[in-house]
Amino acid sequence: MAVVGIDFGALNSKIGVARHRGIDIIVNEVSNRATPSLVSFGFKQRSIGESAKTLETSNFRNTIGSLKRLIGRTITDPEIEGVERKFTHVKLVDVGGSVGAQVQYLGETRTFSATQLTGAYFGKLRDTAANELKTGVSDVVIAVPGWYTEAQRRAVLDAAAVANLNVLRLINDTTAVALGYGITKSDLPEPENPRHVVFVDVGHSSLSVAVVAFAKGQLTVRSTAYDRHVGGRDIDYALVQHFSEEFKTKYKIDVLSNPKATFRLAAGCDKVKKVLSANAEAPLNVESIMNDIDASSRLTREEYEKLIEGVLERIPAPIQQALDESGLTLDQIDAIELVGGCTRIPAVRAKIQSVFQNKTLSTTLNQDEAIARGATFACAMLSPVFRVRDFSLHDITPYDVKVKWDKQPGDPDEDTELVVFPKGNSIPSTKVLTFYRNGPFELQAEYVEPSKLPGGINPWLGRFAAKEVPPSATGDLSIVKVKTRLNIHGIVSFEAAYVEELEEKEAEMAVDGEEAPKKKKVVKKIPVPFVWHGTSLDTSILEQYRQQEAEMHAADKLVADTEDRKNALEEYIYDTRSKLDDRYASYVQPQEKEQLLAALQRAEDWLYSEEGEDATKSVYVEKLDSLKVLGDPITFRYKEAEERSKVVSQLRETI
Ligand code: ATP
Ligand code: MG
Ligand code: K
Repeated sequence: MAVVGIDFGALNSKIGVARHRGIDIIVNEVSNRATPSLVSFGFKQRSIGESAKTLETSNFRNTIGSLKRLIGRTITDPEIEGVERKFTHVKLVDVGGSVGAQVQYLGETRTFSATQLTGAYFGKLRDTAANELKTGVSDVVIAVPGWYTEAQRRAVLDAAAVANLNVLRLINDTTAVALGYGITKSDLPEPENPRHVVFVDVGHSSLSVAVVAFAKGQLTVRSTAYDRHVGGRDIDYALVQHFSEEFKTKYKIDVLSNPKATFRLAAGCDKVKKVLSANAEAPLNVESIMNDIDASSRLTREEYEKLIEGVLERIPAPIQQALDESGLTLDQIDAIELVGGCTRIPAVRAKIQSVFQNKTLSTTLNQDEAIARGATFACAMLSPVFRVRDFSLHDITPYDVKVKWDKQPGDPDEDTELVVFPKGNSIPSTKVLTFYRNGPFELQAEYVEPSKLPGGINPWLGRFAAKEVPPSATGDLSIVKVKTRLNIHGIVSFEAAYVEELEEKEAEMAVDGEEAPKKKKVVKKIPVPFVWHGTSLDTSILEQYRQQEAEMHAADKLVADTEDRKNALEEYIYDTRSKLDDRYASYVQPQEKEQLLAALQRAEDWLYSEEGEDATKSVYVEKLDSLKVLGDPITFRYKEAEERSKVVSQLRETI
């Protein structure tokens, strides 16, 4: 059984796997350690990850990224309209109540929800891991932003289910980093005197901060804070705006009116941004940006920092907030660890530094891979197949959760709501609520402060309905206990409901020679039947998504296999032809050679004909097989002779 951790990033994702000698971040099919978070739809197939990246510009209307930002949201969410639309050229539409994309796929107009798209993407990551491990992949831990709400977390779980992945835990990004940091340290202090570390992650789309206390064998998240709108993409956006303005006057072109030109400019800006992390000045060169114009410019670091001031100035606040909420003073902070691609930017560091005064910022972790490593450790801890050093992980929830209900008739004093899991409540956690009832009743779970949630996310978490309440023996209201849980993924559920009754019971055994057996009071739990539903996808829709994904995956695989067989045929033609004049020369009869060359020529002509260009997999396989019927005897003779000469030379050596 494989142990896999995924850092699901806005720009790129990283995959970790556990092996007996430790954790490795694996490479994808083009040997990259990060896989673009992109799904592209085409006329013949879908392309996901690296292959989608190569189509990002040419097929921009059908190539979708920002999956992590879209999933779990609705089309009416102000952050979709006001923010995400800036970063995508795909038409965003409503798909069954959640945001999705409208694309051209297989020559048809199709829509896919963000959950489906993320499911497709997870499927690609699963295949990459399976390919590396040479085994099926099911159990995973996926890292998500700590600011994710219930709807987003449940949507990620649904997306994983679409890809047939079994999520052992959704772990918060910075908690994963903290786990990777703590679990490998052998010098952690006693719990009375913990080591306090602040983790700051500035990625492509958001900034996260966590203040974490470490002691021997454990970590406790003390506080977290976020800015969902600080990241590399905001910097890229500012640069693109700047240069497109400049090019209006310089070249009389409106880059932003042309999506392909905008992509080319954005790629150039990404380079400028990276060069400016290490240099005081950077050139921008975009060949043939539009209208056959080669655009070029320069930017100094000073100008750059002014351009991105709007992004930079947001950095200190969440860090300060996390510090304040941790209840610690700067003196009590032992280390500050930076992760995420944008912490390479000197101006970003300077802003972080400004909060910590003269304390040193460290980058002892791998900035790009720390989240995936931590997620993989978390998966190893939860997986039955791995033994990991005991390390306990105390994470917290970011938003207050309340449960509310209607007053019990006849009890005007009853409260009608309770904050069950306040912000900072540890994860996981179970609470038992008590109600006095004699008939059906309902509970609603909600976030307390909708204004603190991302965008327009619905504060509603779920509804519990008890169908009937068993009557109490005394005829009074029954005491109903409802068990609610904030689980390991950070999502809320109602797990059980029961009526408690005290019952006198004979003690099990009377001891010989003693008087009558003693009566014992026991608490009897009578289940209260209930239904409960939250914000997960309906099971029938989930099943439909899974089937669709399986079909699209199979279709993609067929296209890939067909391409593979076609390439194999082509390769055989060229390879055999050249070998016939070379190493096979002395093992082939002239007539035999002539016959094979003619067959190769026919196959080549066919391959470049209209028919051969676009045939089915089985036709390519048949063609290759028929060539091999002629070629194999020659190959066989050659190999046999090779073997013989090897044996002879070995014999000579031994003599
Ligand atoms: P998120 O955490 O928001 O989901 P992510 O995990 O995909 O995003 P990271 O991989 O942490 O993001 O960081 C990617 C960002 O960092 C990109 O915007 C990238 O351009 C930027 N980046 C990477 N290296 C550098 C560098 N040397 N200088 C400036 N920016 C960089
Ligand atoms: Mg990230
Ligand atoms: K384990």
